[in-house]
Amino acid sequence: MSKKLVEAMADLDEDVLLEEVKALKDQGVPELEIISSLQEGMGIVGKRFEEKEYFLSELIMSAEVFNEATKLLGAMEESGSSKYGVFVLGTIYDDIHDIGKNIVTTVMRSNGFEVIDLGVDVPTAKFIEAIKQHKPKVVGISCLLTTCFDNVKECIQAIEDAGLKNDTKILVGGGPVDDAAGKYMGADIVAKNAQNTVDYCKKFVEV
Ligand code: B12
Repeated sequence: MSKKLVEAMADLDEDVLLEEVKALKDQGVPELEIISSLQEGMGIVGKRFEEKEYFLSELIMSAEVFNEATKLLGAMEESGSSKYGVFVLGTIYDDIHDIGKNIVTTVMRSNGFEVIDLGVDVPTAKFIEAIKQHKPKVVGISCLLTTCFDNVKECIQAIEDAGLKNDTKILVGGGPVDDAAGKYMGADIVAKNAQNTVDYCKKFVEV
C-alpha cells in the first residue's frame, strides 16, 4: 500500500496522485496494488463525507480523480479473449455507483471472461433477462448503498424464483457489503476486490 497515494486520493490532490501513480508504475508495482491504494483513499473520502468534512461536490470530484488515475494503468486494457465463459454484472437498481463495477469488468475481461456489463441502476427484470439469454455461470451484483441491500435481496430471490439459480453462482460486492450483508441478501459469495472476483469465478467455472 502506498501511503502517499492513499493520502493524495483522500485529499483529492490530483497532481500528486497522478505523479505517484506514474512513479509506482515505473517501479513495477502491480496495477491491482495501485488500485487497492486508491480504493483505500476512497474509503477515507467516504468517511470524510459521513463526518461532513466533505460534501457531494467532493464525492463527485473523487470519482473524476479516480478515473483519471486508472487511465494511466495499462493492465486495465481489455484482452478480448473469453476462455472462461460469460460473467453478467450490473449495479443494482437505485444505485448509480460504477467505479468498482467498471474495475471488476475490465479486470475480469483481461483475465479471460466475457463480461456482459448491464450498467447501473439495473432492474431485477434486466438481470433475469440477461441470465436467460447468456446463461452465465456467475452473476455479479454491485451495491454501494446500504439502502439498496433489500433491492439486492429481492433481485436474488427473484432469480431463484425464476428457477435460474441452480446453475448460477451469485457474487455481490461494493464498499459496504460484508459477509453478513451477503448472507442477508442470499448471495453465494462476497468479493472484496477485483482479484478476489477473478479467483472465485475461475473456481466456479472449473468445477
Ligand atoms: C465516488 C462515490 C460516489 C460518486 C460515484 C461516482 C461513480 N461513477 O461511481 C457519486 C458522487 C455519484 C456518489 C453518489 C452518492 N453517494 Co457515494 N460514494 C462514493 C465513494 C466515495 C467511493 C466509491 C468508490 O468508487 N470506491 C472505489 C471503488 C474502486 O471501490 P468499490 O466500489 O468498493 O469497488 C471495489 C470492491 O468493492 C469490489 N466490487 C465492487 N462492486 C463489485 C461487484 C461485484 C459483483 C464484485 C464481485 C465485486 C465488486 O471490487 C471493486 C474493485 O476492487 C463511497 C465511499 C466508499 N468508501 O466506498 C461513497 C458512498 C458509497 N456514497 C454514499 C452516499 C450516501 C452517496 C449518495 C446517497 C450521496 C447523496 N447525498 O446524494 C449518492 C447516491 C447516488 C446513488 N443513487 O447511487 C455512502 C453510502 C453510505 C451507505 N450507508 O450506504 C458512501 C459509503 C460514503 C459514506 N461513507 O457516506 N458517490
